[in-house]
Amino acid sequence: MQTQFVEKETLTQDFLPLNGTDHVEMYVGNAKQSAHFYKTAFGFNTVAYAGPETGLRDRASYVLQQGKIRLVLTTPLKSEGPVMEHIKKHGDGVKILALWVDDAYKSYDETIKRGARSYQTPQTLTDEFGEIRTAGIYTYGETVHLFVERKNYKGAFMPGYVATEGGYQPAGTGLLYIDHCVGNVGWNRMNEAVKWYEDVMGFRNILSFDDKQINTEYSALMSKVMSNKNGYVKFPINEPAEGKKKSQIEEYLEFYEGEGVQHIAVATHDIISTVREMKVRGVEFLSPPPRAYYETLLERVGSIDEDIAPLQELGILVDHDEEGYLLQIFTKPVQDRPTLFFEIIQRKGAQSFGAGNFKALFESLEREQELRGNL
Ligand code: TYF
Ligand code: FE
Repeated sequence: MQTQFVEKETLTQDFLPLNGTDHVEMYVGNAKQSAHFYKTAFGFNTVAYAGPETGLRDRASYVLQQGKIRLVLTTPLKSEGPVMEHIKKHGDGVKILALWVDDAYKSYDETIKRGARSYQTPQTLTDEFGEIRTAGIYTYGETVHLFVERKNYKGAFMPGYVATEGGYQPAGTGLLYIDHCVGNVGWNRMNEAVKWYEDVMGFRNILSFDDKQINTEYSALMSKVMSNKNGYVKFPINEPAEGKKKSQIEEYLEFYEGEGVQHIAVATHDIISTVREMKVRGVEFLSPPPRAYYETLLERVGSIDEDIAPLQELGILVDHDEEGYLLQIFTKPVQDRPTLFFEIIQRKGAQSFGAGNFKALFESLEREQELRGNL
């Protein structure tokens, strides 16, 4: 399968320097129970909380952490309000992809100047642990990028949240950091979204896959990977394409009732032990590819450090590029709507996204789609 790399441009001044992903905030129907799921099954711990006990009247938020990954789960306490409206339309899903910056006010000004739509004007939050500045803009659908400036803040998360001590804190599963977050956009919307990331955020399109490359017997999609200047933040964008049957992206758009985050890829240094542990704890993964996939694996990717047997047993996929190889696997959707799912990824040099696995992966996705009656 062909992969198109875009030549690296000479370094120019970055008007939106990013240090990485600060956190991902999901709006969910029951944050208390979702928190239990992400702790028990994924191995997150609770680090902070905000809700009625801390003076909030309309919502409760749990801040979970594992490695550098922060996941905020927010639920509404009343029938009215933006959080409930979001859940009513989309079900559980990602509302905020927060980016860690050194200057939230400047990030806001620079992106607004370039055409971003405002979600939240810059504000400074203070408590006894220091100061945090935030500002937010809309990206695709109702999804938001929140700029978070946390220079020397010493608190658990942000002013307004209290640190959580003790209680149920299960062992981790080896998840380290967010590798990339993927968005699904509507028909013919990909190039608009790509241009938005280029113009408004100063991102570059580093990889592109068209529907000739990404298709199975049944369905197709197109994908372009956007990266910020230093490569710490990567946002692939998918768009459905016309095939014999319904694209997995179409199924998402139908059930999410709009554009939104499709998957969050989290990195591990030991995918075999991470996936084994997550399975024991009840995380459901897509079914493994046919046996032939593993029989021809070494011919396809060259020699790898791992034994084939555990990869096959767990259904872990392997792909390579000119820089090395990567191992990856995908969970089933993590809520009843077939929308958000997670990817577990271990990079061994490769900086690509597993194009060589697209066929096997999409056939596995389609088996699930068919069971739901949506293919
Ligand atoms: O992020 C990626 O590009 C890979 C592959 O619907 C992928 O994880 C692409 C599209 C998709 C599922 C996975
Ligand atoms: Fe991915």
